[in-house]
Amino acid sequence: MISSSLLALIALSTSVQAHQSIWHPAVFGWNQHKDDPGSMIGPLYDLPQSQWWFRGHANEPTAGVVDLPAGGRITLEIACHIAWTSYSPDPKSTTVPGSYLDACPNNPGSYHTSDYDRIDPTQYSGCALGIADVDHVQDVSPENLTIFSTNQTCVSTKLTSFEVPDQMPPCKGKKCICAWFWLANKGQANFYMTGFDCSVSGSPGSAARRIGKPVPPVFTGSSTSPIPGKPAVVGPKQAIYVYNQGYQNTEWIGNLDRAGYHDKWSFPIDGAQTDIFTGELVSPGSNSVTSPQANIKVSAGSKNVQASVQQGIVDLSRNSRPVARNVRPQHMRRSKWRNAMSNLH
Ligand SMILES: [Cu+2]
Repeated sequence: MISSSLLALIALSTSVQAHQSIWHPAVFGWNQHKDDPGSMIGPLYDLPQSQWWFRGHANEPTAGVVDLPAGGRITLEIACHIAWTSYSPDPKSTTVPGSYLDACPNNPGSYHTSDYDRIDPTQYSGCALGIADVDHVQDVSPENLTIFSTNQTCVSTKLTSFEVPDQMPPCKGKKCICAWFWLANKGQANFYMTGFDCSVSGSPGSAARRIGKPVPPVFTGSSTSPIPGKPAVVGPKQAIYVYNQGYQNTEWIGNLDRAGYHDKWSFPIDGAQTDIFTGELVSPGSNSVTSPQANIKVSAGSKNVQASVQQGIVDLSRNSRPVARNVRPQHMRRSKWRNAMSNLH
C-alpha cells in the first residue's frame, strides 16, 4: 500500500502525464499494442498487481524473441507512442534517431526529468533490463527476475543501448523471459515494466556462470556521500517495485530521492551488471540455445549505435528506418491508427 503522504506528494506532480515503453514484437501482448498503443504506455501508478505486472499482458502472446549477445550489447527502441518507432504504420511519422526528443516529439514531460515541460539532463533515473531463466511467463516472479543491465541516462533517446554481461549463461530452456524497467523521476510517480521474450547467444562455454538469487535494491545514498549503516548491495538484485499495489520491495525516501537504476539505489554499475553471477560454471552443452530472431544489434564495445549494423537485420542508415524484417508486425487499420494518433498522451 502507498502511504497517504506519498499520495499527496504525487498528486502535486501530476501535471506531467505521459509515458514511455520499449517497443518490439517480442513484448507480451504485441498484437494488442499495435492496434491499441495506449495499452502499452498506460499509466502504471497505484494499480493492482494484475495490471502492472507485465503491464497486465502476461497472458498474451509475443511475436518475436530479443537476442542478448553475451559480452555484446543490444539497442532497443523507447518511445511514448509506436508512431515514433520503426514499427510505425506510417513511416513518415517516425522520428529521426538521435534528433531532439526523438522518443516523444513535443513532449519533454514524458521523459520524467522535470516537473516542468522540459528536459533536465541531471535528472534521468535510468532504466534496466531483467532476466528470469524460465521458459514460461507464469514461472516468473520478482524473486527470480534479475537486473542484468542498466542504462543510467535512460530515457534520453529513442535508441537506447544495453550491455550484456560476458558471463551470461544460455537459457536452460528454449528461451528466457525478460523485462524492461523504468521509473519516473519527476512528474507523476510512474512505474514501468514491459515484459518480452529473450534468449542469450554467444555464451562462452568456459566462461558462462549461473546467476545468483537476486535481492531487493535499497537506498544507500551516492558512493561519494553514502548513508551511514547503508552499505551498497553487491551482487544480483531484483528490479525496483514501487508506486503500485501488491508486491513492493522498496521504501519511499522522498520526492528528491525517488528510486532509480543508479548509484544511490544499489546500482553503481552503469551497463552490464557483472556482479550477478555465483561463480558456478554452466557446464557446456547442458543448455540448448535457439537461434535468435531479429533485433537491432550493435557490436560489443561500440558506444555508437550507428557504428556497426548487422547486415541484413537492421539498417540504420539515414534515409531508411530500422526494420526487424523477419518479425515485422502487420499494420493496423487506418481508421484505428488515426484514432490512436489523436490520443497520443
Ligand atoms: Cu509517464
